[in-house]
Amino acid sequence: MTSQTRAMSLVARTALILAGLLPAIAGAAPPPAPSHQDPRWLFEHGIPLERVEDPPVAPFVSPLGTTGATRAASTIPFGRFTIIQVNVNGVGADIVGDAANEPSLVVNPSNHSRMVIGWRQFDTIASNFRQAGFGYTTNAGATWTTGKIQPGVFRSDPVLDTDGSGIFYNSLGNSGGLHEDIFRSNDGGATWGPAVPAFGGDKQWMAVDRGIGHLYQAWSIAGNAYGTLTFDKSVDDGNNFQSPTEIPDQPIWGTLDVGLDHTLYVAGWGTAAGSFTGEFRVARSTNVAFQPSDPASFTSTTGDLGGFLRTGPPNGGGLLGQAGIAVDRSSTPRFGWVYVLSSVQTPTDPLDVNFIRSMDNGQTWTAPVRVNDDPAGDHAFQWFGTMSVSPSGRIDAVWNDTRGSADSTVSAVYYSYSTNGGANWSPNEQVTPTWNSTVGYPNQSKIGDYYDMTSDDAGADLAFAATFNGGEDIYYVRIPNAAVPTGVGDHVALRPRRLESFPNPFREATTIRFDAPRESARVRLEVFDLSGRRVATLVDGFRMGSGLTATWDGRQQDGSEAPPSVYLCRLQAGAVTETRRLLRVR
Ligand SMILES: [Ca+2]
Ligand SMILES: [Ca+2]
Ligand SMILES: [Ca+2]
Repeated sequence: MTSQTRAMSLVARTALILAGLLPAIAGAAPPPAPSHQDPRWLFEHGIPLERVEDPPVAPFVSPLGTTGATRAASTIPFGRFTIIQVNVNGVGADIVGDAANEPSLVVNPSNHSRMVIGWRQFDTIASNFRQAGFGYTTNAGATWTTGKIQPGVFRSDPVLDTDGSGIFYNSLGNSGGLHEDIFRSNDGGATWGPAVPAFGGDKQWMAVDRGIGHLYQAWSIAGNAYGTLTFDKSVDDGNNFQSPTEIPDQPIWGTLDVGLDHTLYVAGWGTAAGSFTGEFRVARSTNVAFQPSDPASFTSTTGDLGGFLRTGPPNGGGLLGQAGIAVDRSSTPRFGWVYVLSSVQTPTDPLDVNFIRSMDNGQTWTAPVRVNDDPAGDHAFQWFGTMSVSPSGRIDAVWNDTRGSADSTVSAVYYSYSTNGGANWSPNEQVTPTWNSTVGYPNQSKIGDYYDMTSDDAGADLAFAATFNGGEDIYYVRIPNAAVPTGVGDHVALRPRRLESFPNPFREATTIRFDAPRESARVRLEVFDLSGRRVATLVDGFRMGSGLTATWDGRQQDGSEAPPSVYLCRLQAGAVTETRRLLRVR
């Protein structure tokens, strides 16, 4: 794919050069013009996908859509699913003539009734001026209350996540060039704090290490204000962001995830000097959590997804998918496996949802597995492939699917899942009615670039965009999953005890939270240095039940202060052993 990719880049550049020569060769037939809204063309000419083009729409509609024509919002029963419109006005009605896309969703990890979805809000399709739309629910998605963060301010590409206590909303803004701000909500998305400058750039994504309050962001080099520096982090819960640093091979148009061992993974399509290299890359940092003051150092590997990214129809001038990455946090033998899923153009098909995994912390990757199960020769587009992994390790996947559409203009959302680490996938299931992906565009011809989904052990929550009413709107659907994880009996009996510490890194003392077996069992909680020498014994006795705590005051067995360093906290509870790294800083 490398030579093909470079060749296409050359064609695009030649077209640009020819276009510039046109006045000098009057009378000559104009060369075919590239789509100046095609994301790949834009990238290869150093232009961000998202940029300010139209002036603000006046008057601003605030709160979301209290003026203008409305109609009843959509609640669409479809088989075992109920699809609920999110981007409604103050009385729960659909706004006619607006557009909303690129949804990102966050679920309160301790209260499934509370969710927040953010999106790009276009108050009129006559303009591509867009704002930070959001909606929150307190009843598990049955109804949504909506608003805008900073009404009247250009915002794009929202990504939402949580550290468990508050919710973060990052979004592109513009002040003399694209940059990004992050907003925090401490009340479930009802109100948002001030904008915190977070560097960033086009097509940024975010991951939160919930154990230690770190936020990580990566973005595209196209139009980047920081050259080849496309990564930054906050080590204080999003209050401040450190200066951007570089990721090797500059992967773009992918997501990030962080494992329970605090290893960070950044996925994307490799680039060099502003062009695609043709390779899919995963960059991995094992020190990002443990050396919080230093720039993150990455190692980068390549995986074969069986194809390459694609842009354009049936999504106008948009991406047809970004590369999603997720780490398995389950208490199964698959703990720590790394999964990647993306819609890719293959040598024989315009677009399939392909999956690969790594069982060695991102060093090597398996051969691709095709998730969609339509006949191999029907050339249907499976676009916007999106993945999330449940705490029990079930992998959920959704995508838009044009199977059954004669001209690929009609899509439906499809679902599949895997309970064995992505080796096999369930028969595909249609989740929504069909909708036309070529209508409802704002003055920017696409229905965004991505969807977002979160999984729990009983199902998945999906935020997506569709045109059931003829306009681009945001929808929520719950996808219940009754699958029994393979080996569930063993899974419960052998479940490693949860082991977390706060704060970590720490200066004076750190509190370790752990679970003991349901029946009383011998539990030992000890701290070792990196040479394997036991530094402290925090618990040694019989314990039972979950949510137990112990504090390490940073002292060694002889009473002296343990020097700043990395330590290993090891829990032995019954037959199970689990280890976490602790970092003591000055
Ligand atoms: Ca609407
Ligand atoms: Ca976008
Ligand atoms: Ca296909």
